[in-house]
Amino acid sequence: MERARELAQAVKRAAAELGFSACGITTAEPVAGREALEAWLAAGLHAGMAYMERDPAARCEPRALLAEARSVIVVGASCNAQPITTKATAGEALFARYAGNLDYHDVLKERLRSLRSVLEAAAGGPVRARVCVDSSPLLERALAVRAGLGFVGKSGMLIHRRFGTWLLLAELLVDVDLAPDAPAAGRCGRCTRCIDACPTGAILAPGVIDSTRCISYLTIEHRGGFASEQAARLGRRVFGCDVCQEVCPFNGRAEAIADPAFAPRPATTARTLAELAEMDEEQFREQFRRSPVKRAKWAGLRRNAAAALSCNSPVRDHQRAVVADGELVVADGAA
Ligand code: B12
Ligand code: SF4
Ligand code: SF4
Repeated sequence: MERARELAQAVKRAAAELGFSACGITTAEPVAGREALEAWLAAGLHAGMAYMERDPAARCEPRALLAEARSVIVVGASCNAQPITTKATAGEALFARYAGNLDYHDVLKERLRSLRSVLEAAAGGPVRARVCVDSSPLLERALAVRAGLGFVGKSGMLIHRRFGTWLLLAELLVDVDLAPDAPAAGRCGRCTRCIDACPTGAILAPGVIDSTRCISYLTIEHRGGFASEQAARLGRRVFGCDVCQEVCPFNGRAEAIADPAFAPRPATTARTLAELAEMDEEQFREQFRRSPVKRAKWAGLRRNAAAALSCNSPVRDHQRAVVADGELVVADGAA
């Protein structure tokens, strides 16, 4: 037990040195959430993400990914490198904050490989491990709750007491016993700001997201064209959506970070919709190298920019998040 505690401490120290904002540990036992996941899939709320249908039971079972797993190290990297402000310039494109610079999948994978080496040195021998970042079939938020990183809010986002909703999650599954953390407590109380502010009404109930309506899904995962009512709700968003995070009061107190991996690059700042809609494939490849925006592909980004350009701002798209009297609120203004 003493050894498990010492190793856990060594892992957490190393995680902080490697640039992770948060690190928690849980066992490799199955996570809760299977019924909720199955109900979500049965209702078709995963839209066109067919990969989500594959073996939902395994998503709750870390040992389906690494049979020998004893512990799961859950890390979070805050992408809160930009101040929360709404770019007011008409015609300017909005990118989700996590997409400001490097692809977090690559960044976090590399840092987790280093963490594994540190653990091997501390444990005095080889460690069987599996690195998971987003695309592995694992319920990352449920694991993060159990590892003490935060609680799941009505927006569906994991909320950390210091970093708010801005943590990007990743895991290192290992065949070593590490002292687990206690699950995190916390709750939204009576707040419903994210539900009220979502431009498409995609938060059907606390924590339940309808991907068919979610702008994040539409601008990143969806292939093909948009129905006019979908295009009409994009506002100026061309890659992802942060509305349900920007209005969250827990983010008003969230610590900003100075991680160069997430400091916005020119390609995602001060870009006009028109510029993006006309960009050629070579420019796209050049400007979004090693960026998560690649996921939308050239055709997807142009489609999003063109749709946003043609969008006639219905009532809710006039809303934007602003800071008033030190508080984040949703106000009317040009979308
Ligand atoms: C599919 C997916 C999407 C889909 C569907 C969204 C959704 N809510 O499921 C789309 C494309 C819409 C999407 C959008 C976004 N996503 Co996404 N997405 C995923 C992915 C790949 C799977 C999520 C999943 O399994 N969904 C199915 C539902 C049913 O599961 P769930 O929401 O995770 O809910 C479970 C837990 O929360 C748990 N739970 C809920 N409450 C409680 C309470 C307790 C006490 C416990 C124990 C458990 C628990 O039970 C639920 C059901 O099993 C994960 C990565 C991963 N492998 O987990 C990233 C992930 C959830 N996405 C992430 C991000 C950043 C986003 C966006 C913010 C991106 C953006 N800026 O545009 C938006 C936010 C939308 C939103 N409000 O959720 C992060 C979230 C980080 C965080 N702090 O929460 C993740 C974890 C990726 C990562 N590695 O960082 N995403
Ligand atoms: S990401 Fe945007 S569209 Fe999706 S649930 Fe949050 S506010 Fe709604
Ligand atoms: S905006 Fe309010 S209801 Fe939504 S997650 Fe944040 S605290 Fe919870």
